[in-house]
Amino acid sequence: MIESGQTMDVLVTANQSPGRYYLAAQEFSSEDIDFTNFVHEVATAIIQYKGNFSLTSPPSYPNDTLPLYHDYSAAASFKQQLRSLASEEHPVDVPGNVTTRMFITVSANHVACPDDSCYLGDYKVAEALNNISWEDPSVDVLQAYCRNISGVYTMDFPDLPPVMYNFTGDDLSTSLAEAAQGTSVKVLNYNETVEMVFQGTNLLDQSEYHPMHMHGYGFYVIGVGLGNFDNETDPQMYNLVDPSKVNTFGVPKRGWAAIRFRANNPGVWYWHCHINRHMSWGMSTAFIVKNGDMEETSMRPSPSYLPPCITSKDKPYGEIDQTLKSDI
Ligand SMILES: [Cu+2]
Repeated sequence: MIESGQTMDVLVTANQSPGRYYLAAQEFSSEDIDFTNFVHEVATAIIQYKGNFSLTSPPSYPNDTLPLYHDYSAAASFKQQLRSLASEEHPVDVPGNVTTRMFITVSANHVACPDDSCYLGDYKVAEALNNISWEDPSVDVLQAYCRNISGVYTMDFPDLPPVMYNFTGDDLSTSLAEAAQGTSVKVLNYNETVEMVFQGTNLLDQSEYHPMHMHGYGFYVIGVGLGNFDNETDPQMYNLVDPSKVNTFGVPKRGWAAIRFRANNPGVWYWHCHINRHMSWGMSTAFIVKNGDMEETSMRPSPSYLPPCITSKDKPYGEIDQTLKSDI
């Protein structure tokens, strides 16, 4: 089970009887409606052992041993089994004492349509984290942070959604899906130990996998489950011994995923759903990780030749704001 933007190192132990074996892959869709209408073919290759062996029978074709392409609970249970080596050469260092806990809904939402020009009338479809749909700022957050430019972002990204409800239930009220729009970031002190629980929702009957990707950090995936996260019982099942360390991980459809990392890389780090349509609809935010006490634990100054990065809805990407250019 590998998702948009994800990379995975896999160790295969060739411990079967020498012969030929199928390697099979198929597409996966967690959406209830088959929007893409793609061909659900199985892609195959053959792994052949070295050495002398005689084939008594052809390898069995894997078509009927794979889960259905939309079997999202099979995908979730596969993900629950992922383990790292946790050996001397590949050690695991899961943060123990958590100093910052965040519980974040990942959901389809509505935001206001400013001029009623949207096909849904006075609102439009969006995606959000804790019901905040990210708005691209006119100046990038890194530059605004480093150069103290005010009015670009707010430091109030919440640790909890605005209301608690039966996140994965059916027939959820549309009013729960109303999202605010903003450039809201979370500020972390250097070396904080962060636990984030991502909760998938069924808002607007739009539940699907969301591969959450973080820049600047790898994180440990310590728990995955279906349904609503239970903060009493689910943490007891956390894997703190040999969890996989990744920079992208899919929050299961109608389920949750828990991660931990240590904020020891100061800077401004974007994180977002790696389904790019969701990212562009607002399923994004950023961490600002403050400097530590020493030079080695602080951001380096940007080099003098670094051009400013301007992203503005009013201007094409790459066009430089002349006032900022002369300032630099
Ligand atoms: Cu998504």
